Amino acid sequence: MPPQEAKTQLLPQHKNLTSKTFNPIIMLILIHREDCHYSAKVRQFMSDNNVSYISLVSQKGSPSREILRKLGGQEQVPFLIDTDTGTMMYESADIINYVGEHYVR
Ligand SMILES: N[C@@H](CCC(=O)N[C@@H](CS)C(=O)NCC(=O)O)C(=O)O
Repeated sequence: MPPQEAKTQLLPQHKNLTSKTFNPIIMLILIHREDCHYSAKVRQFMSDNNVSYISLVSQKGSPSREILRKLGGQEQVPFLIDTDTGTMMYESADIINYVGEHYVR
């Protein structure tokens, strides 16, 4: 089924739900590393608050790391991309504050 059809069938069923309670499209991308304590803090926050996200692991030489360098200018993780607003940020505390403010009820 083409994406547009899927969207028009899905949305009317959920018209009473706000973007904070339901979102048919995952809008958050987290670039992180398994061995990084700061990344773990963000992942734990997402999990505790049932926030969905696309996970890109930034291994040395990986496409994710290349994306990270191109978008943010550094290889530091964690790095959040909100594809809905174009917001991008480093810093675990800032990411947690941002997600808490925009995606947690
Ligand atoms: N203050 C930052 C620290 C993040 C940080 O130090 N990340 C490390 C990995 S745990 C990193 O990406 N270092 C740079 C690198 O590995 O290229 C935060 O809270 O997110």
